[in-house]
Amino acid sequence: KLKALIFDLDGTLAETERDGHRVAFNRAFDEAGIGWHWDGVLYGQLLTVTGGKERIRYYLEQYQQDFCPPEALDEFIAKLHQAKTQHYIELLKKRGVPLRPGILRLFHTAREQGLRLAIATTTTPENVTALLSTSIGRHALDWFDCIAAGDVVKAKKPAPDIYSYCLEQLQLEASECLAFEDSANGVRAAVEAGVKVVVTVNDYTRDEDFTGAALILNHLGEPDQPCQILNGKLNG
Ligand code: XBP
Ligand code: MG
Repeated sequence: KLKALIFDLDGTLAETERDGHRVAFNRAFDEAGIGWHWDGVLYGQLLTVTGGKERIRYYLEQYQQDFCPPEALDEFIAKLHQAKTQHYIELLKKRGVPLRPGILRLFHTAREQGLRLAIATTTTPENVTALLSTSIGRHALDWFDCIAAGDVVKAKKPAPDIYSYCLEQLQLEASECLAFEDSANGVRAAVEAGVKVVVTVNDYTRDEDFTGAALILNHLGEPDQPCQILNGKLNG
């Protein structure tokens, strides 16, 4: 029997990447005076690496081989990423990012029907709090029995660890949960943890390989914006 819904955050609850995280990374780079800039296309490629610190490290290795950090590399990345998180939270507070179609309705319906809610994301915990409180309100934090985020596990998605951690916290079996994801990395994580997964694609992820997903949709839909089933097109 279905007992809980587990949601990915970035790209699934809201389109936070292009005009949110990406902009925050660039502001942190400007502030550090290192002359890096991630445009929308490059960011799409970098998104295949989950986790902001991991993404910065990957970018350094692939695109900035000659860069000499002013301090130990781990420390440099951690500081840069901390600054990025501050910029991201400021951006959310100033502009906000709306929830994707159907998300709020699904939260309400699930709660009315006694389903538990959880989050399983690779982003930093402060960002989860900031997104939920700016897009819904602080009270929404209490709707989630588990917010599994960021460095709480060693291996980020596509590793299944964040889902396994979330199931442990909820004290539920994988078969009692349904996950919502927007990316191939997210689908792999859920599937490897044994959790059935529904995908809502976005511009960055629509051509990815969602093998193992139970259902692929454009979004969850609203009465004036019906959702479309994309399984056939994407999974052959
Ligand atoms: C998406 C990510 C995150 C964000 C940036 O996670 O990979 O790394 O792009 O956030 P998900 P941080 O879709 O699992 O929510 O910089 O805080 O890592
Ligand atoms: Mg995502």
